[in-house]
Amino acid sequence: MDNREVARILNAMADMLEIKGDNPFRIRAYRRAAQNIEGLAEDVESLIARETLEEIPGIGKDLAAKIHEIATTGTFQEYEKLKAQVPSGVVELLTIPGVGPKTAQLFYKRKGIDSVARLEAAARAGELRGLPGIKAKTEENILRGIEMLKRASGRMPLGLALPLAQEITTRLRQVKGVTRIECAGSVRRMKETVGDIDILAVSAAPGKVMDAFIALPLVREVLAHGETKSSVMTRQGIQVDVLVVDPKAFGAAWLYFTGSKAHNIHLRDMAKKKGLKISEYGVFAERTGKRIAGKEEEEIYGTLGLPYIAPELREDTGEIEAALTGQLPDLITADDIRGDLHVHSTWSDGAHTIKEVVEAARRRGYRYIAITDHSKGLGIVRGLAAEDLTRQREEIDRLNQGLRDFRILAGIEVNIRADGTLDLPDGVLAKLDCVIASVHSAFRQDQQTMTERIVRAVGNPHVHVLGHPTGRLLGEREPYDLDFDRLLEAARANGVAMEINASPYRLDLNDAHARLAKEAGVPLVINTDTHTLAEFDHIHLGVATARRAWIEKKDVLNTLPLKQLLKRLAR
Ligand code: DGT
Ligand code: CA
Ligand code: CA
Ligand code: ZN
Repeated sequence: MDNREVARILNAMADMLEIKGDNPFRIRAYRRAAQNIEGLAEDVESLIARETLEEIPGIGKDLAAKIHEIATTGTFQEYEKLKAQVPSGVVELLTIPGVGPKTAQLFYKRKGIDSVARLEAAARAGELRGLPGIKAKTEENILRGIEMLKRASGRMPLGLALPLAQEITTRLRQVKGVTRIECAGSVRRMKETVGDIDILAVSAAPGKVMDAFIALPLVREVLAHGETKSSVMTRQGIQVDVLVVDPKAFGAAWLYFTGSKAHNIHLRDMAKKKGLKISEYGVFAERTGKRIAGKEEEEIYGTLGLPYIAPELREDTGEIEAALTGQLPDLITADDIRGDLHVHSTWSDGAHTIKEVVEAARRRGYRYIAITDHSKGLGIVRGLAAEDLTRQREEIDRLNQGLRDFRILAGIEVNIRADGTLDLPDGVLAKLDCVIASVHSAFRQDQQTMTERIVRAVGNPHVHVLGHPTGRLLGEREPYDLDFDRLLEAARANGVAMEINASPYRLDLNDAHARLAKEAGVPLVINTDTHTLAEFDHIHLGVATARRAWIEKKDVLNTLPLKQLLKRLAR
């Protein structure tokens, strides 16, 4: 048992005593002991062996006995007894920034609050104010603390995990002896959030890879350091596992560690029926134990009579059945995207002029973009009124005259008001090439109101695209309460496209919703909602979401050549 773990238990004991309202001196004694043990240069275990625990400042006979007990049994009786008296959910309240043992005790004793979820509900309902020392502002702070906690303790958004994974593979690829290095796990499947990052390597000198890995500057803590497998915690707070495997079994290991688990299990069951055994080491004949495949993934799928299945599809949601009947989708790729239809400029809250965004878009090889600044009604950002749009149009026309093989579309991101009307008149919208309608306010309407609101907006004959259709913010805000099927029906009937907003904090539509949209025959667009030039790069996150949704090039409007796109928008 290491010092940190001992200190953690002593601190937990102090928390428990504080929640119970115990003697402050006793609480203080535990905290001090914890602090001193954490600061020790030597292992507690060796102090125990030499019987010198009591030489640590603040540790008397009594505490020394308890530390001894922790080191040998992993806990101590007195702590276990207290733990049984205080619900674990109450202790968990302490992890919320701004909630200490005293307030946790108050909430528990006076309101019976014994979980973070209950505290959140009570704060939302305004039920905490009026308790000693608790004001409306305190409730607000608690809610903000809970949001932060959810973000920090939860899974990492793909948009943050992916560059991190790429940085690690890029650096380790340069280590001598490395002949192959690839991401596996949820990162390779491009899942919207990532629990931990899994990386596989082939190397003649595995030890060198391990040493280089744990010495990377982004490592905060080494969790395990073995000859072929190591794990670290990064400074960004995500775990990374690196595993060196036999080149003969690389494909098998890559398939296994890419997952998903459900996909793997389905493959394994299929293999069994064919008298094969499939594992991270290869495919083997069950009877003879002879290895049949292992080097490449294609080979392994081949032994099961399957074509290669793209990682984004490997969730066991029908991909294996589709593969068996030759009906896998021909997935869209980033190269299919010909332009971005949701871009902001300095005319509203974007950081760059139209000219600058156009140059960046051309450098990416795009053939068109739509400038879609905010409309005025929003209030929080500088939005455009009808007369601003006229002037913006003049600028766009002027720029277009100087452009070859590229077109700037004049657009707007118009707000959908609480009642479903748009905050620019139809006559103004009619003059624009591309109208995105988005909800930016009154998020908490009940399902019927919200559904009718958006259905009404989609029914406006000038709307081309519904922007970030469900309003969710990854790890921060749930989607609106919405009858999604009804919305799809309205979008299909009106020929309105649904956006896959590629912002790493949105990814809205998500994979599941986008798949429903495709199945309902609703066209899609994949946009970045760029406010600064670097955000154009997010397009690959949007494309990944589309791929996870089985979407093909033909399902997405901004894969069309300009002429066809304009025809489609003009309807
Ligand atoms: P994450 O990290 O929670 O975002 O999700 P994954 O999919 O990366 O899961 P992780 O890191 O626990 O494991 C990586 C892959 O290893 C997983 O996708 C499939 C494979 N795997 C892990 N545990 C099992 C298991 O018990 N059975 C099978 N068949 N595969 C497993
Ligand atoms: Ca993982
Ligand atoms: Ca893992
Ligand atoms: Zn926007």
